[in-house]
Amino acid sequence: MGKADVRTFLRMGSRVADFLKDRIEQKRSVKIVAHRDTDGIAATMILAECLRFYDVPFSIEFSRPKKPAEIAELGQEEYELFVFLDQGSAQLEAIHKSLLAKHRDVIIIDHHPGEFHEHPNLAVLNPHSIGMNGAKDVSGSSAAYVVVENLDPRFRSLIVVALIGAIGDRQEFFSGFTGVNDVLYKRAVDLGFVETREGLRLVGRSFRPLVETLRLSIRPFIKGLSGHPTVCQQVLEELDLKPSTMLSQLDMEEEKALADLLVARAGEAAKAEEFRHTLWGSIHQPVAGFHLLSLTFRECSALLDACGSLNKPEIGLSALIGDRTAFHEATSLLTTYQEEMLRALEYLVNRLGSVRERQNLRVLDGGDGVRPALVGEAVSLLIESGLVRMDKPIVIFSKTPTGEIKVSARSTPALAMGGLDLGAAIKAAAERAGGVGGGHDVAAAARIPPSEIEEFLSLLDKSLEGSHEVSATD
Ligand SMILES: [Mn+2]
Repeated sequence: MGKADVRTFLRMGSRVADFLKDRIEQKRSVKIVAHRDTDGIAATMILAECLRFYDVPFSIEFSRPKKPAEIAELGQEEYELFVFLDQGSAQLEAIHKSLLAKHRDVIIIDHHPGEFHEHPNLAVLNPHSIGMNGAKDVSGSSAAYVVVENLDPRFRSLIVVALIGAIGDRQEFFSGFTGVNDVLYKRAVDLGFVETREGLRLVGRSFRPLVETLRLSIRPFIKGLSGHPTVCQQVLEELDLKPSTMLSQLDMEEEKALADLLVARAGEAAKAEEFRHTLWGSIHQPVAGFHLLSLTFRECSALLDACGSLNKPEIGLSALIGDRTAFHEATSLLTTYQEEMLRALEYLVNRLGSVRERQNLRVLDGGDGVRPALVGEAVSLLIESGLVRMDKPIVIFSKTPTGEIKVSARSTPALAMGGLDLGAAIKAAAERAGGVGGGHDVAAAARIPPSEIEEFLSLLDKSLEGSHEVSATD
């Protein structure tokens, strides 16, 4: 994505801001409908802070992307302006029918693909509407920030929250941010809101004893260490560190020594580039304008992710806004989430021996030991932990309680840049096999009737023909 595209996107953001400003001046009542994940929660905080400042009445609802029937229900509510955050683009038809046709105003701030028809009561900010890649260059939260920064300079400190949301959507790469996110990151540095340095990227630097930080490490998941408190304790003894020390109290030399020891413990997995970047790299820390100054962006993002996954997004939002009680609750949800994920990863790692190699993909039968909603994230974590080779895409299937097969598939940014659109390939193969599916170029999912799984895999394998050889070199 070029600089010109970023400028076009920022200009679109200021047009959406004008639309919002008119409604703010008229004190229209607002309903925020946000995606229930890190990015959606971060986007919500940005808009909520803005509306609160102008004394505009609003309410918030977090959800998965709404189905048409649910959007019809929204049409029964009294609000004058509906703002969709990190969702809405794929539901435009229902939004037209149930909201715009009923003389409601609608703003959609999103980065998912969809359709874009104009309407005088509709304002849309979406990178896809100008042909930009929403999967890597801009998140829902960075788009929300692009809107509010036009309204008043006091909202600039929310740029930190924009980047936390982008990190939640895995839009920070080995080499840093790209596109709109990169412009915002540089602005955050210039404005003095963020400081970046190198270090261990583990979660819990300043709010957990080191032995717990290691035990709960799922990103990366270190086989034989993560989930094993005695082993974690031994590692700390080897370095003469007290288990109760916090990671933030180590000096650089100690932190590096710990990293070396973790690399040694990880063995083969540590040879993967993914593992090394996941363990050690840039750490961004807010230094002004935000109350959670001791937390890294990645830690804030992990807290919100846990809250969203455990269906308590409102706890994440309250923690982000500054509620201390909510913050403590969020850290305990994080522990619960990490413990569940540790069990899921342990379970899947034990099945990795049965990965089936196909021409253009790998296939893992994920059994029924992992909650289907966790499988996709678990695969991403296995990749980041260097436990799955990524020269071709991987597909994991698992049984749902209703007997359907859920398919989670992952590719890498390098493969996607080589032209492999996993989402499109999954969608086509799923539909031909009597199921449904879709997603981004690097992450996709489908549901397939159990009898059709072999057919689905053959179709997918065939459609990926030739794609991985091209991209393996870049
Ligand atoms: Mn998002």
